[in-house]
Amino acid sequence: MIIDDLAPSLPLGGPGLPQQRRMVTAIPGPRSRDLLERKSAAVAAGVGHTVPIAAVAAGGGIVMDADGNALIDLGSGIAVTTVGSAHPKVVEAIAAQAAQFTHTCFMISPYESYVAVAEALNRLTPGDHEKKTALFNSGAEAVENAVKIARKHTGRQAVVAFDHGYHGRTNLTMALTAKAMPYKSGFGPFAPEIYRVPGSYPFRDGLTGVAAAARAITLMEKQVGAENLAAVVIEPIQGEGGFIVPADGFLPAVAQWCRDNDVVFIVDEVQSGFARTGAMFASELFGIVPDLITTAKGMAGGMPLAGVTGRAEIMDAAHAGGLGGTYGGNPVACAAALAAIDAFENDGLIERAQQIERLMLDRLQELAEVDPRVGDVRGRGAMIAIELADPGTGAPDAALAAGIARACIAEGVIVLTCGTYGNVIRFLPPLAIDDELLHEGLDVVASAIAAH
Ligand code: PLZ
Repeated sequence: MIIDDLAPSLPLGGPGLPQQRRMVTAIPGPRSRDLLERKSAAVAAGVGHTVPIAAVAAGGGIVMDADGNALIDLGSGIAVTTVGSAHPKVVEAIAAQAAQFTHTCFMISPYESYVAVAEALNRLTPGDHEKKTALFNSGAEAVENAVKIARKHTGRQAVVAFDHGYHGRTNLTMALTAKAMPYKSGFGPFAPEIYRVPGSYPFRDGLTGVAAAARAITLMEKQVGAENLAAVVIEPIQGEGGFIVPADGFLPAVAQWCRDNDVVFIVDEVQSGFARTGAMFASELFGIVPDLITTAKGMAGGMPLAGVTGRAEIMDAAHAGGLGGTYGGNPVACAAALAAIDAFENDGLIERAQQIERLMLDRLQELAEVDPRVGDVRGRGAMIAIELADPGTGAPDAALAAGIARACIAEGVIVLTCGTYGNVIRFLPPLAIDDELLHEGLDVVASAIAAH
């Protein structure tokens, strides 16, 4: 009961948590090690972890462990705590709603907060057409429901996803996800009528956006047939696949082709949405308007909540009772989302993401100039990455990425890797982080690269 032993001395999370990196033990410290031993005895081996600590508090740009180590957070729990962990407005909204009621099931007795989140999503997502929303629990569930809706609307079955795409771990979303290990291997058979085409990966394909779109469109026309295609599902900036920013013109050309062929254009903004990229939605950066957009992660300040929002006539295609789930749009999660959305709209978080972009890109470009193994520096807002590759051949260097990430974590800086080839280090700081911590985190990253 290591956490109970600690309870009287546990710090509160949120912005009050001292914003300083502090290492008092090696990672993992003894208390964390105890928890990790219990984890491996009690939790299924398939549920891995990258940072070997027992987390007890988080806030601003810090995650604190049971041993008293304070780590700089450049991961936000995979782009979730964008407003910060334990944001005061979010905590207050959760407590107030929990005291009121925790659940009625929206499909049994509807409540206002769900409707208010739907109204906010309809208002905030790109495009000024009439929109409707349905809420779910996870990003995968949102993507899966977007596909259901698109199929019902079009009466077609085929769905196109992209190389390096990631959309979740359920059966349908595994089929949409590109990477076999660790997401798919051994878990088939996968859902039928999913087709994969190449996207735009400027660092590796060297194609203009228009040429990359033409390549994808030819495959869709020749190998799938527009008349069979219900939807195209795409991340505007690919997340797990390597923070790949498509070349200019790629996304608008694919969107236009979908429009011309009555194919539902589904943009998966589960990772890129809600101020993460320096715009409320990454779609805005590329001038695209999704027919359906999926959201989750940052929307509810750490609570599980996801949405599908889109053109009213498409969203209304499913018959009454065709969409839903026991917990979808849970009232506590909706209250948290309304508080987080208030912060996104009123606390300057979009501008903060833009400042973080400049700071991080400057620092990382400096690193790339002196170290040719840093082959590419890319991203938008607080969704930035470096791709590590052999300077001569361009071969992906996953071992280098893993070594650097391990060294950062040992020094108390949480970084995550990603990419189909595992050779990308991504940075997803909470927007609540201060510049000093961000610089210190990047200093540690720079030393780790230099030492490898
Ligand atoms: N779509 C674009 O990024 C989740 C997954 C990490 P869920 N990404 C992090 C892991 O190893 O499971 C994600 C995403 C995009 C969909 C999802 C799925 O969202 O809330 O994890 O289901």
